[in-house]
Amino acid sequence: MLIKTKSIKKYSVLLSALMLSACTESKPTVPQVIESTAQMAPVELTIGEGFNEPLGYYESQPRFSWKIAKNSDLNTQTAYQIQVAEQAEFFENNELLWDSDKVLSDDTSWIQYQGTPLSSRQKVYWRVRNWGKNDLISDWSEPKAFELGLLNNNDWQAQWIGHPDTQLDKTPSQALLATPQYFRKTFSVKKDIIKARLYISAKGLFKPFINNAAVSNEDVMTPGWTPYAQRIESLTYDLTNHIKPGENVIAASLAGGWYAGRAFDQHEQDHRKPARLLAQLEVTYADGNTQIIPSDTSWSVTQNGPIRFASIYDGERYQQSMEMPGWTTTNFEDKSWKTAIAEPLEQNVKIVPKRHAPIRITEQLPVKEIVGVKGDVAIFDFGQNMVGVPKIKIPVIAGKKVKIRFAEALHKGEFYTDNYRSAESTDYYLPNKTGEIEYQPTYTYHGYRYIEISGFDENKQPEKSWATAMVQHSDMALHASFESSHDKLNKLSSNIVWGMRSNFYDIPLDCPQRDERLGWTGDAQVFATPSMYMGDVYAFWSAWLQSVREEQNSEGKVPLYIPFIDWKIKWTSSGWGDVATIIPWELYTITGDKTILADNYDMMQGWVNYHQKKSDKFISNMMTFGDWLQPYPTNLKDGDNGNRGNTDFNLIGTAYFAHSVELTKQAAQVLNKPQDHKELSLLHDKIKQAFNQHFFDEQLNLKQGVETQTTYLLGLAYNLFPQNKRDLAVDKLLALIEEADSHLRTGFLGTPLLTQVLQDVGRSDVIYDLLFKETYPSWFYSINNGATTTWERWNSYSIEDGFNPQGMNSLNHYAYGTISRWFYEGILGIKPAKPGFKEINIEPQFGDQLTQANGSYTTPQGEVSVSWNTKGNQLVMDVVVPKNTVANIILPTVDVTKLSVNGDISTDMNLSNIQPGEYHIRGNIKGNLK
Ligand code: RAM
Repeated sequence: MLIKTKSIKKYSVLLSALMLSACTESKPTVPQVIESTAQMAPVELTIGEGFNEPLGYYESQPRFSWKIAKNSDLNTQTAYQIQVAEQAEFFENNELLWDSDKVLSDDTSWIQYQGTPLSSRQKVYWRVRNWGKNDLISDWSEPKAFELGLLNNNDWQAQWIGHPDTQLDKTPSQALLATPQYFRKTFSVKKDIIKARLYISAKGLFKPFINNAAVSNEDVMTPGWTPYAQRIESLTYDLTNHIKPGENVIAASLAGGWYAGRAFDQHEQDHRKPARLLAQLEVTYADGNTQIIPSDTSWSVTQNGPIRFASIYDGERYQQSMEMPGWTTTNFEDKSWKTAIAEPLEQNVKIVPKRHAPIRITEQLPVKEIVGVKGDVAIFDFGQNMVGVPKIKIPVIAGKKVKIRFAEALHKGEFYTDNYRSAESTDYYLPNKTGEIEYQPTYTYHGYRYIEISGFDENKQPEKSWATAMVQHSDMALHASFESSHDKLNKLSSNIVWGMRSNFYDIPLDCPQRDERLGWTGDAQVFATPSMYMGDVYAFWSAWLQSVREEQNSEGKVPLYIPFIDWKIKWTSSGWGDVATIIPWELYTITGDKTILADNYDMMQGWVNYHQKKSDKFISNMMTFGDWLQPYPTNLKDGDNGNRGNTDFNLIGTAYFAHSVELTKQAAQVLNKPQDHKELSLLHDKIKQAFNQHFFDEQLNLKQGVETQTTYLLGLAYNLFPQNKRDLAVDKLLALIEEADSHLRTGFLGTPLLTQVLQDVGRSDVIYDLLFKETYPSWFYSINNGATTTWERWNSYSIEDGFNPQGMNSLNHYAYGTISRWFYEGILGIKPAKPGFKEINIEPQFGDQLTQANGSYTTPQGEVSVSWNTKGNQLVMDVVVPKNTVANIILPTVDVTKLSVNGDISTDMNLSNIQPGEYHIRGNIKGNLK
């Protein structure tokens, strides 16, 4: 059914007698009649988790989302219609693949395509229009296109190719396995082409070239890291403009990367598998025919290229004499190259399109300072701890090896690498010509702020231009916008964003520098929501959750880090494996996308079952890392390094058991599974009861063990204490904080709960006290000691004493960066009152330590922004409520009798359920903010 509309329509609309109206300083209490043009078409059309016209898309039944334009007359949508067609022109003739027809709904996001599932390579266009008040209809949006990648293994004619010497039955040496391979294949084009696509993947890491040019100058470390035994991602590139009539050459280099290299301290198993390349170039001619150039035995391969060794932890070794000038051009002599061997695709390893943006070079940082030069050794400071590789341009002498080392901090002025543990993290360049070289490693990455270059031509004076830091991370739009009147708080906010950028390296890493760099689940569990406030990372997290699902075993166990590499720790931990329930639920809360719950529901249930298996009479005995790295651990027994803190392990396990059950129960409700909901409710009640009986006496004292801040935080955050004992629990918590001289005593698990609990119980003043502490343990302590990212321990480093002698001192761990969530949900007060921010609570927490704060968050409906200033106890606050939402502004610390909104003063000002628009709020703060 098609509804005909004129593109411009005049109409009149009655403004409701709502107390608060958007934007204007007018008096909206008097109903007015205004003239308006027709609604504007929807804007910002995206598919899936926010992709704009993607190429090589992964879903055959995509989800559609759009926004109401900021300056549209439409405030709230009442209905929508989506159409999908093979060509943009087909819309006019109503030749459609799918037409949703008019659907009465205020949803503007995550609407699933209901037509015949789309197939590999298919390109389609879609458009949307919507209706608002008085059934006014908008124009159709501009059509947007997207194109699918290769969805199935049988789309590939290509085979895995490799160097014959690396075949496992030839028991290749470690050296051979660690040496990158280079491939090339020439082909000729005789007809006009209209389209060319390269589909490419690797067991390892690839870098493709076409006719003497890199296919991408930004993408690095592709295809990324998934559970390779089950799923490997492919990328799609548009080569239409790169292929010329006559001879062409497609080429690629290949290294082992995460697929083949070491994990943890597995030296002996280093580079245990041969890397393989999979590539399929498809050229479509103007006559409609397609030529496929698949990777197979017609490709040539060599291991005699310039990169002699490549390892994620250890670095790269480059030999100039082995360069192969012109190897990606047609007129290169490759007679000495070998014929590639080809292996078929395994049926049980799915090759599927990459479902989130690859790692890219997103920024280049210049050297800030040359810290010291001694002979042919120079130390360069980029002023920022970060991740990637350097590009160096230095004078060298033939035969004299150049070495590049990396460090996160200097130890009393000396270059310090101990905290990298066994990761060599060193790149080498062996020149065979005297002169200037330019080099940027391809198949490794480093976490660093400083580099030390040695072996350059010491007759030359080092210059800042010798090095540039190429910052790499999973590509994401960053929208962290929090700012305040306090410099250190702003610095902390910047450090947290850098911590996120550093560790979002295709998967969420614990740290990016030492011999670890793994997808630790506990760290991810606490940081997912904070990261959503700072970047467009929904796709990043939902992609990783697929890996978590794949790594969950049949008992429901979720390994400690994902993707999993078998190492000596085989157990899992409470608070870590709970990633399986926590992230799906929290992503749903923020996005409102039920797909994330539907996709992960079985995993959530599986994890609850595993908890059940690991408990006795509802008390957990699951292993745990505890409240990891809690400061000042007490009661240490011999050999205990105290890393797991003092909070009772079974108490932690039982609290997470309850929390996981609660979240799965809520998911059951959203997904309309009443039976599951009922069973999980009963289970939750039982765990709650056991939790109280087993661990606490009547006065909420622990029956045994050490009472910690985290003990009470867990009970309060996860609502485990009886209602009539909550106040008592709060008192216990506050007393423990006071006892610690208003310092936190929390580790990875407890820290994020501090803000949630204290704000809930109306004690944001205590959060402000903790947040503004300058002494250990606190966030500002790291800033006072020069931090430019967040650290693993509260005291990993100090300017005076250097690195913490306990070891394990990453200076780039995002776990304590969870405080950033409170910048948005607390200081600015922006919180989803309904999933996906359809209803928004704006409840800013004013504090004596701050006079001003501002920031915004882009909800699925649009941007909500808050800015406040409380100088002299006068409140000046501006709020923008996005289209298609309602907001509740909650200001308990403001004297309502002195409040004005958009110029109106009223004694019965109602700030709930307010409509989209701009609000200028003025008022008096009641008394002291404390
Ligand atoms: C460390 C990791 C990680 C933490 C685990 C328990 O080695 O760095 O941050 O979650 O151990």
